[in-house]
Amino acid sequence: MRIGITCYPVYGGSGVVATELGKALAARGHEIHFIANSMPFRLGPVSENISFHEVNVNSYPLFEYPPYTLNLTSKLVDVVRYEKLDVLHMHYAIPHATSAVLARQILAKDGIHIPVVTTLHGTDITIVGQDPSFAPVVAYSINESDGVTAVSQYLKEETANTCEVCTDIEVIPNFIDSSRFRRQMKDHFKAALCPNGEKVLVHVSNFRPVKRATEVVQIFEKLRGEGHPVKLLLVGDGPDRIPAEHLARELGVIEDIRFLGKQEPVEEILSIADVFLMPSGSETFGLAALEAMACSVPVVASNIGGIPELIVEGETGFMCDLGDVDGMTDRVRALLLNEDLHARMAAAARKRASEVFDNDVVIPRYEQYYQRVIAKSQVPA
Ligand code: GMT
Repeated sequence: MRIGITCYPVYGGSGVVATELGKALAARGHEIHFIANSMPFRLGPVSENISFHEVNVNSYPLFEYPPYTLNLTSKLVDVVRYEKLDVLHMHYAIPHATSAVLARQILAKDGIHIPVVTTLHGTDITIVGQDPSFAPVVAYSINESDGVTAVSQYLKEETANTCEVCTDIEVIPNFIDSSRFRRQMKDHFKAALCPNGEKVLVHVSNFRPVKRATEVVQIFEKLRGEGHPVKLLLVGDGPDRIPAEHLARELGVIEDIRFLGKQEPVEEILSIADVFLMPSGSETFGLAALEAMACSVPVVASNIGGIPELIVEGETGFMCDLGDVDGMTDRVRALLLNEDLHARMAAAARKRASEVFDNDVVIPRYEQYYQRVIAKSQVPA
């Protein structure tokens, strides 16, 4: 198939999923065209079956706010027309699905039919989709898509409950390349960061308030206060990084925390982790937790959103009520002190990630879904 993929290229889990999906589909022989305002950050060197089409944003003096949605629409029209695409796959409802629906209408005038698949990721529904200044456009763009997928059952239900959506939504979970995301020998790295053999807690996020990064620091401070030899690695950057740093200073634990900023490849850092922390206030799937699990790292997370579809409580990790810092500290302590428990959970986390969420299991579901949508939306001759 010839597939066009649009995503936010530099920020957030939806861009990561779209990029990894395109790479995996290309490896399976499909022709992939990324259409975005810059090169997706996880794309790497463009390979045989992958092309990148940059959306140029005009800065005409009248445009106080350059109309990116329309620039994207025009680019989609061109790429569908000249690259003879079979399907457009938009990640994140707005403006991507909106542009694709408009592009489809423009192309139909010339007798070109292009089905549009939209994947809902999270904040497009849980935040943006509920903002009255976007809600009608979000609902319209979803309803007008030829196919819609959501990354968890939770998100599917949330979409039905909170948006004026009247279309079927297919749940296709996020996925992982478990041959890349696996525990690697990183003894030198571990020795450099933990010269006295300390255990390692890791948190990876974009440090938006929803990630509750300051709770990670609180959990860490409680464990340090009890005298446990631990270090904390904070990976990523965003608005709550400075508050997290301030808190760490105030609590006197900054010396044992490394703020690593945005890092790739994250699997190398996860390879020295003992526990992954995700105390998020909202998480439709929790891709960062899946990456940790694939690297044999048990996850301690809040029991919200799509997390219970990923973590098997007490088997591959632990879940606590939102904001239950004491509860999460208890679970981390148990994992640090009980080697058998840790080994069992680490192995179970890896097993679940590689058996249930591996590329080889999930990517064919997208292929089958595209085929169904293309067949369903075929115009009779
Ligand atoms: O939170 C992010 O990193 C960005 C956000 C988004 O909407 O782009 O991510 C969402 O999509 C990811 C990929 O499907 C999911 O793994 C995240 O759980 C989800 N984030 C939230 O729901 C807050």
